[in-house]
Amino acid sequence: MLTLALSKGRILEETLPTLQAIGLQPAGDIDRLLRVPSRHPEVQHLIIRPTDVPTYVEYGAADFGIVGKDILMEHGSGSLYEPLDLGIAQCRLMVAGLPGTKPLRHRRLRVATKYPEITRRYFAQQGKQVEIIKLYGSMELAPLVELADVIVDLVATGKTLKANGLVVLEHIADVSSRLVVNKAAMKTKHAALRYWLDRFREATETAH
Ligand code: PRT
Ligand code: MG
Repeated sequence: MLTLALSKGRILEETLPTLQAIGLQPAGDIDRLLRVPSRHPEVQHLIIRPTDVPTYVEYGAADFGIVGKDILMEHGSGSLYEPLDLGIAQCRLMVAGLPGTKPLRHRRLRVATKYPEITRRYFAQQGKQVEIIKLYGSMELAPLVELADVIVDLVATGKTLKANGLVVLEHIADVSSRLVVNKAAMKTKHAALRYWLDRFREATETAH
């Protein structure tokens, strides 16, 4: 039996056509169940928060998983294999703020984000020490109420930034969803995992 950890929410929505194409569609109520069988007798799914997927796969509670590159960058991906870019849920990780936001002389830049690790690394690479304010959502509000000077957040269409009067200031990374694999499982369940990785790869190549 193989266990695949799926990221609940928009990534799951965009993953369903691929699962369908390779015969792994969930066979149960994915809105309520946390563990559901798939259409294939040897694969089951876990339906969990995106931020928890790397943890389940790292500890081997799931053999493989599907998660955004943003979450992997924040988690630190050294403990997982990342063999395939699924090309779904694409967006960009950006620094954004009010138009004309300038570097500050008198105090550290305050950055609101749900990605404190990525943010710290990004600014440190530029030799900048910033004050990081950890938020769990709706980062766009922070500059409007002067909680922070800028935000580090995902941007897809740019509509959310625009609606809040914010603009992109810097590009940090391109983001899409990745297939990740537990390192021990890659050895002990190699043939089965290889088989499904090849199916995912074929389905991804067909879709793009
Ligand atoms: O609940 P939890 O905090 O664990 O996760 P979540 O609520 O963030 O999950 P969900 O379902 O939103 O999925 C998040 C994942 O989808 C991210 O980790 C990315 O890998 C991927 N993704 C792709 C996005 C976007 N595009 C995206 N646009 N996640 C979030 N957004 C948000 C963004 O934060 C901003 O608020 O959409 C808004 C911007 O969109 P535009 O189109 O207006 O620019
Ligand atoms: Mg959420």
